[in-house]
Amino acid sequence: MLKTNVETFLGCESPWEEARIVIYGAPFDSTTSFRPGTRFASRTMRGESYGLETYSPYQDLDLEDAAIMDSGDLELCFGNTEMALKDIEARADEIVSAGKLPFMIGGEHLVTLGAVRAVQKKYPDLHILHFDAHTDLRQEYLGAELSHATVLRRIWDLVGDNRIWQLGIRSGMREEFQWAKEHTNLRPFDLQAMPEALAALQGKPVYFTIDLDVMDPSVFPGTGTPEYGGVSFKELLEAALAGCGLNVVGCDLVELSPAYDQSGASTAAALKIMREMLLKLEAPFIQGPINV
Ligand SMILES: [Mn+2]
Repeated sequence: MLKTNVETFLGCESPWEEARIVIYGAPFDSTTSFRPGTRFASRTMRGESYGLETYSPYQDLDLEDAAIMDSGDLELCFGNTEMALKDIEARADEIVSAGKLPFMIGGEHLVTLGAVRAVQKKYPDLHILHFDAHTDLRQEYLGAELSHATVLRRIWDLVGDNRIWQLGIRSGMREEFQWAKEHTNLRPFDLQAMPEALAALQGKPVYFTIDLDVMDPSVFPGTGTPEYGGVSFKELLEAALAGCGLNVVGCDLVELSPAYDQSGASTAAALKIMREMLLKLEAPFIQGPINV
């Protein structure tokens, strides 16, 4: 007997009842200011995930032993940002209300706002760990308060002062950097401030959002707003693993735009970061193979 072909992210095939992490795609890029295309990230990553091994030699853990479900991509309304955010919030809400961890694949960075709205309802003391090349702290962009250039400012509206840690930032307006001095913990240029961020976030409920353009465009050209001077793959991997050792209650990877890297290498980088994050988040619960 044949089975229906239903594609999931590699090795993420747990049923809803058993899953502790639930992946969902938010293919939305309507407010992208420069080059769109992130709407294709989740489907491209899902398809190309089969080029990856389920086993991580870094952590000696295997996705096959983890309780992870892929709930697929949302169908989001293009042209109506608030409707799209409501749909993202509803999916994240369903996952987090069931006591599971929502793991979102963007999309442009604004999708994070929908997820944070849901997660913050359950965790009012929510803190944010944010890796990015860009501040994303504008009050408005071309008159719009909802934009991928304003997303961290909108999240600040929800969580308030000194709950947002921003690392790797190397682009933004002078006003944004000045505003950040009073309202967020912004550590520019690289991820060297991770020990400081980890100490401050210890024990707090954390939403971890990674804009993949925090990596240098020489390693990660597949993004809409490339910004040179970024971190290496290994630097991001190490910091992402450290971040996932916190009390992460929601997370996402955003701003992969596969078409800008025809080699597929940027998608492969995103996938490897994703596998390692999933395994680190699941590590306390995975029972490895019994050696006899
Ligand atoms: Mn960015």
